[in-house]
Amino acid sequence: MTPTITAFEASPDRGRGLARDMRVRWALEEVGMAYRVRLVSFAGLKAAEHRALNPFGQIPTWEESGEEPGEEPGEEPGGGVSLFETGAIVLRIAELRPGLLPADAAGRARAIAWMFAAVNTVEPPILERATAVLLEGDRPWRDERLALIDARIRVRLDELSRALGEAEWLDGAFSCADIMMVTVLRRLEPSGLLEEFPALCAYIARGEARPAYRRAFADQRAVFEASRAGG
Ligand code: GTB
Repeated sequence: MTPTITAFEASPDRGRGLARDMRVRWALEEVGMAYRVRLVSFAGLKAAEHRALNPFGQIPTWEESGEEPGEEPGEEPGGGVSLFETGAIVLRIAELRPGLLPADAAGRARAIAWMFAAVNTVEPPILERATAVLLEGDRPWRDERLALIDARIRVRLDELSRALGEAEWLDGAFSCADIMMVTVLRRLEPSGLLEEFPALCAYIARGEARPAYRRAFADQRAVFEASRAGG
């Protein structure tokens, strides 16, 4: 089974690996799973065909195409699944192939809890900040709002940094939880806030140094370069 994911045809992240297909690409590279990418325009995101895959009209999505020619039927468990939401997609990859979830049930449960923590506890104030900077930058209350959001982000980063402590990864070996958390934190790189938390900077750097991360980043960047070359 070779899944197809969707990504921006012309990513507003300008090849910095910040659009969320990066999480999915990274997970696929970690487990060595080949995949196809279908690029979608901004108009295409809101078309009925794409909304059938993601009701919110967003990337990335995930489609399992069934068996490849020459592949034994049922080689992968399940098959034919379509998904949206990066957490669900990354978890699906981790369940299809070994390497991203601990073998023991308790370890798996903890890794999944950390995935939820990444998107449900750490990411929300980071997204609020992106909204304040990108969409509300001209409002008179911008600076006041940004200061409040930054204070909330600092609390989360401090808590996360303490939880990580001296460890390399969130809970034992590298897992899909680290893919989610590192990509959530990277969105803060231009803010200067991360520098206040050296353990988190080192954690992100460890993630970015992984060969699978680098391949995913290069592939996402290549799409941006091609879109720029194409006008
Ligand atoms: N919760 C969903 C998930 O995790 O899958 C969120 C998906 C999502 O936000 N997708 C964005 C999207 O499709 C792209 S990644 N947006 C188009 C729309 O909503 O119409 C978010 C993103 C966009 C741009 C940058 N950037 O420029 O740096 C970074 C991240």
